[in-house]
Amino acid sequence: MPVARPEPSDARVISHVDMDCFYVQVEQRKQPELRGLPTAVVQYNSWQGGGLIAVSYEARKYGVKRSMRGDEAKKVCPQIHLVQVPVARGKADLNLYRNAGSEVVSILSRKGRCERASIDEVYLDLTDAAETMLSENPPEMLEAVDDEVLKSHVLGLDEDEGKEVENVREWFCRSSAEHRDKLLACGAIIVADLRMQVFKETQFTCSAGIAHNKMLAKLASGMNKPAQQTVVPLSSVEGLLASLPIKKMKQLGGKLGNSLQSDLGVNTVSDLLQFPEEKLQERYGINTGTWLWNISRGISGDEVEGRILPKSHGCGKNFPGPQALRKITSVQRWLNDLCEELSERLQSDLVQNKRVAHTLTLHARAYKSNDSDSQRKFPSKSCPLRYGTAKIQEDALKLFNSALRDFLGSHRSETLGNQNNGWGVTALSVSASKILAAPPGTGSILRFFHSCEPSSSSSKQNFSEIIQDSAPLSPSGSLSSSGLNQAEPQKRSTAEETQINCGTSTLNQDEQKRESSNYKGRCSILGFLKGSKPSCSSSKHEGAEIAQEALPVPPSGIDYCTEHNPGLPLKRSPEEENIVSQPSSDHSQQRREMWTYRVDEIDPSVIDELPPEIQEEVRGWLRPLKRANPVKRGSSITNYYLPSRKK
Ligand code: TTP
Repeated sequence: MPVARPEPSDARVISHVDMDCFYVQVEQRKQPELRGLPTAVVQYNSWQGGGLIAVSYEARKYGVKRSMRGDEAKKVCPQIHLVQVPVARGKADLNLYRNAGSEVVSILSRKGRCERASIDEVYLDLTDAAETMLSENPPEMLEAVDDEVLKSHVLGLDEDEGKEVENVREWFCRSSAEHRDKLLACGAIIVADLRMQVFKETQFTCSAGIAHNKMLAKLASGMNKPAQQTVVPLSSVEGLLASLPIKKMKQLGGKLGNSLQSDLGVNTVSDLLQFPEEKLQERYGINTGTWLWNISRGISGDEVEGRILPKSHGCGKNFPGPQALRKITSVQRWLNDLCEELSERLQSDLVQNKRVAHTLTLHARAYKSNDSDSQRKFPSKSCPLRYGTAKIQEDALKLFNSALRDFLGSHRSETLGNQNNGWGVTALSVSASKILAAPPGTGSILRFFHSCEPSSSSSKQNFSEIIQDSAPLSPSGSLSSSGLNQAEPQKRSTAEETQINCGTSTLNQDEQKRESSNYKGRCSILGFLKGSKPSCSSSKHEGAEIAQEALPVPPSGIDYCTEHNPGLPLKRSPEEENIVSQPSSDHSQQRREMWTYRVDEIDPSVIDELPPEIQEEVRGWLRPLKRANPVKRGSSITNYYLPSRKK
């Protein structure tokens, strides 16, 4: 549900940084000979050459899109290089990309509060850094402005042909500018510098938006890709939002956006401006009404959360069409694999970051061949998370069985047997959420880990033995138990504990400051891209196409692995779409209290971690208009906001 937070009266400088064709860049770093060539990353599935999940900008020029299969991509671009996603346990293994994302985060977090929003995007609050720069080293005093800064796109700036760079330089160095514009200019200089550091240290390019709030920064970051940044001065906000379709706004992609269109005839953000706040409140409630009124004016008080570690861990796999799982034994086999991976990631999170997850959730998508109740979805189920692979596997299977019983509307044991009773599971995932700092007393466990190789099977086994029985499942499904032995006395000193914490990818603040002040980059990332290979284009026209192509069309049959935001959406197979429905029998008295979710008990933070389609579904149960779908990344905003500047 959107939350209307007032914007602070003091101007903030917020940036949204989004990696360019991220998985492709990661693969190109591994195989540098692919740099600058049309390349796409495909899901390992061999059907029609696999599903494309990331497409290089060089390939996009030929019309290759994420929605295509490998074979189709080869037709439109015969020279394309298709790289397979790494596979582990029979499914996509995203660790390579996840770790690459962490490298970038550790660099971007050097200058201010940093929120890792997904595997490849972060928000930065650079207000303090910008204020410091403005008071100590304002742009108008700079001897030279970096090329990367001069390549910024400043919305609303006069863009006389041939004078773009001069105009941008003038905008950055105006001594007469308003304080908030000067702050934005400082923020943009800092972001350009950070982007260059990312490029130097990781070889990855990224694009950024710089604005006074998260919403505007996010809208701007996709406007000029790849390897460029866009600044949104306050005076340009109205122009940016005016013709933007309402459904492109964050949280208006779903039911709320639909209602605005059908009930109020609102199609663009400027249409929304005609409605007084009271009217919107009357229709959608006080909070949502105010939120709508605010966002139509570019007002958003959302804060950048200081979080560089994922909010949850999730592993899932799709089983489209004929691959659907029809036996409990098959489900169990896959659940075991998914839980094993989840358990490994939980263990390394505990060792590296001293964090403990508290909630295990199982989500699935399923069909039944005799279903007339097309509304009945496979319910998601949660329980307190117990550490140890075997325990997670056991609990996940119980959650699945309970959910299947609810789904089938029958408690009869034969419906859960191994014979096919007309049900099939087309997607399965497990996630661990409510991740909090490990409670005092886990020091000895951590020390135990430090003396072992975390990934060795013996350490895993021992770890399970240490803690697996410490937190029995709660029959009520309450989320209070951590799964760790909280009675363990704290034996580690604060200094030692801190040392463990620093085992993550973040540098300490002093090191970070030294590193960044030593950095005197004068290179231009875009220049590098243009110079290195012939095919990189940055024309405005292409920018619009690129942005449109970036709208994610989920490939079918893809697996996903999530951190904070689920990366890969589930897609219904044609077989599932065509299922004929039949009445289901009443099974309410057979519901087992132990695993049943009561809607009002659902922890909203858990919902955010689910695959997008399931999020929508769960929110639908909660309240029809409670929260609409978030807008997908890579919005095609350039199609609606006509930039006046040509390159
Ligand atoms: P995006 O940021 O949406 O796209 P991108 O980085 O590939 O390209 P762009 O430059 O337009 O931002 O997604 C980041 C990565 O997440 C992407 O490289 C691959 C993965 N991903 C999927 O696997 N499936 C999907 O449906 C989407 C949207 C992304």
